[in-house]
Amino acid sequence: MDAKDLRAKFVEIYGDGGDIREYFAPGRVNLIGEHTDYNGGHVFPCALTIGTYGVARKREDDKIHFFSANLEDCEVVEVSLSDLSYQKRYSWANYPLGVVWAFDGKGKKMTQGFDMAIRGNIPNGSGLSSSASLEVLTGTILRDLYGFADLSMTDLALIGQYSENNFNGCNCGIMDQFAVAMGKKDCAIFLDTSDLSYEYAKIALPDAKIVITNSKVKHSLVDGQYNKRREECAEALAQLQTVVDIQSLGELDNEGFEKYKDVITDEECKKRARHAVAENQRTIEAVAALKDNDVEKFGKLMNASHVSLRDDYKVSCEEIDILVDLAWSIDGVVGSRITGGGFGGCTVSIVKNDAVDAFMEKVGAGYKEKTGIDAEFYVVDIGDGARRTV
Ligand code: GAF
Repeated sequence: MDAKDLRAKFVEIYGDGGDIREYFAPGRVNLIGEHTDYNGGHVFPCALTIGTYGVARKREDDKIHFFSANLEDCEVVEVSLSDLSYQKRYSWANYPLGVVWAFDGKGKKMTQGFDMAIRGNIPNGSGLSSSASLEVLTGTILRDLYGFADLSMTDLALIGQYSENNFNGCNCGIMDQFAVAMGKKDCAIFLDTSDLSYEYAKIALPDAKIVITNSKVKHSLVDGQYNKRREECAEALAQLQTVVDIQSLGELDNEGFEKYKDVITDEECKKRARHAVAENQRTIEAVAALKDNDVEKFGKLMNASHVSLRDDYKVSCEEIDILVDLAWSIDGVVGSRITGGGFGGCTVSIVKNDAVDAFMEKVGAGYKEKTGIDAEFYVVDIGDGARRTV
């Protein structure tokens, strides 16, 4: 189903006429800088050309209607503007609803409701930010439909994160929503999450491609484990703050961490903090390497990122490690690592152009042999951020 079909579906469900508008918000892949965004560190994600399409129109009454063309036999979820509370039965629609709730709570009041239909082509549970995509899509729709022109794209990212934290209960950082909102074609975003300053870095790899490999596994309890990592980092920070004047782990470099680390009493928390500090340093170094056209160094830092996420942060899993080990064994693979929150999802690899076919063949076959699962591969096209399209 393409954008035209989604509009047709919208008309079939909600009827024709009025001012029907179309939107798109991408997914994202993070090249390096994992689990640093809630530690005041740097990240380096880029927006994809896959994402979530949305069609919407304002209503006369106070009803809001959500429909997803991704779900077979999806029923329209109806909510009233007078009761924007989270309801388990709303299922996926709690994501867009959370954004409406956040707008309302921030004084962006709506007296008329709207109809909305969506369709996404980000594989489910792949860790390529389908929820951030849906949140920022909804923010983009609301800003446009209701004329909240004072909201910037950064505001829409922050509102998306706020709704995910406070309405849907995942204590995520800002990286995903920021990448989805601020993405730029052919560029990754070097974002300092301590103050949201950022610069775009052109990703021009003349002889290599970025390849995402989907493990097609998603282990349960992800949100619980994610929130736990945040708590462990917060605990480590609190202990460090008794000996050094810092506001976040991102303010320490590796040397500083080594100097003060013994104040962290819990060994697991110490490892989590070591990852957060080292990953931030790696990200800064990796972007500098890219600016120097040193893609080999960038790749080595990606590999080191994976080791740290696997051993210190413990957010990898057997299937992802199999994919990364296979990738590392192939000539022409510059670097490979887990990407996103972890516990399944995808890896991201930089692969020399002439090795891409062998990469897919060998990683695919090896993974199938070891797990029985057919991995999926996407050669990345870096796209623009969320926008109205029609
Ligand atoms: C998830 C979160 F949503 C992000 O904020 C980030 O912390 C990421 O995991 C890990 O880098 O995608």
